[in-house]
Amino acid sequence: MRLFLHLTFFLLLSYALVAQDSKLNPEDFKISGDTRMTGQNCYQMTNPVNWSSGSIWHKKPIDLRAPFELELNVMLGCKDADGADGIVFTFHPKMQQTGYAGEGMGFAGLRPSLGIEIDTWENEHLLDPSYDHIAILKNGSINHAYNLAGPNRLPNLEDCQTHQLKVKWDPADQKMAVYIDGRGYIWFRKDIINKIFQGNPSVYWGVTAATGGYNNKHAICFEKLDYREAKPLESLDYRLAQKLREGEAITLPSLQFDSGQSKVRPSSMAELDQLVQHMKKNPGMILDIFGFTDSSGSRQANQSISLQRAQAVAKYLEDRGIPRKQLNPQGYGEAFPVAPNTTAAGRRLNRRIEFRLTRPIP
Ligand SMILES: [Ca+2]
Ligand SMILES: [Ca+2]
Repeated sequence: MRLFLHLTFFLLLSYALVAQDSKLNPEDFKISGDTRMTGQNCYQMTNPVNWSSGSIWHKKPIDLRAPFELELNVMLGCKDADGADGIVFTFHPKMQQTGYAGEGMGFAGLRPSLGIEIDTWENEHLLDPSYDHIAILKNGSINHAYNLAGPNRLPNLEDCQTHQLKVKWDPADQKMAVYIDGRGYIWFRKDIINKIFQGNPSVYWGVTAATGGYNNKHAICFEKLDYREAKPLESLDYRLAQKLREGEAITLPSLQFDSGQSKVRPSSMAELDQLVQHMKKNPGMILDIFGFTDSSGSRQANQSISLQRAQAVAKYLEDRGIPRKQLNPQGYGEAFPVAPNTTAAGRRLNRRIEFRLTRPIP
């Protein structure tokens, strides 16, 4: 019993340690579009005019491996019959700008993503019901044919009142539940880390909103944010970091591509993220990203795929916050082999991306 009490106390204590302060620092948020701050913890998301849109993102990523509870008050305007469109509580691996306006509610097009929509406008071609509804969306798609859950009926929310929206995540059960004014309206169960975010547990969260051919004033106030921030990523292996400092070329062991493909694989992301951290500590330096292949296949095809891979890596780093002007992707095809192309082991070594940190040419 005593042990149990101690354990409970310890668990409560650790939970408190990760809880966020109820007074939020506006500096921690990134707002874009028409969204603006209106008071302590409060933001007007859209203006009550047609084709207004905006978003707010918290700058610190959330760790989806830990439970969280996020609570905000939502005001969706006063026009019921002709109010539009709605808001989406969104999770996304980039601190993204706003997605498409109108029926897109600032969420459409953000990919990969998870979104909790509160939609007050019926778009028949998206299979919207006529009433205000809630649904769980994924990957920037607002069509209910591709829902994770819903659309479920809500009472009219365009009633000039604020409504409490609470989102709870239980990673042990892989269950997310959403409550409005204390009542559960929707829930779903999914391995969102692997099935949506490709194994990445660290995502940003925010709220998007938009009006379209009709409008309403959408506003939110954050009430309670209890979650664990994703830990700072581990830094690059010290030997690799040392080589970069000395101007030498490095390769990342996990950075490999499927044959003929240029897509960055989820298994490469952790090391690329470490490279991002390294770049952030060296602002102003240029990162050469040189792609090479083995000698199988045509010279021309090799040149082209090596460039595509270098560009895909550059795009990944750019999406993680490294300015494009600091990235120099080039494709060299089968030139400059580091091993004979006569053995499988040699060819594997030749298929590579080399990174080198250089000073900008003045
Ligand atoms: Ca309504
Ligand atoms: Ca709609």
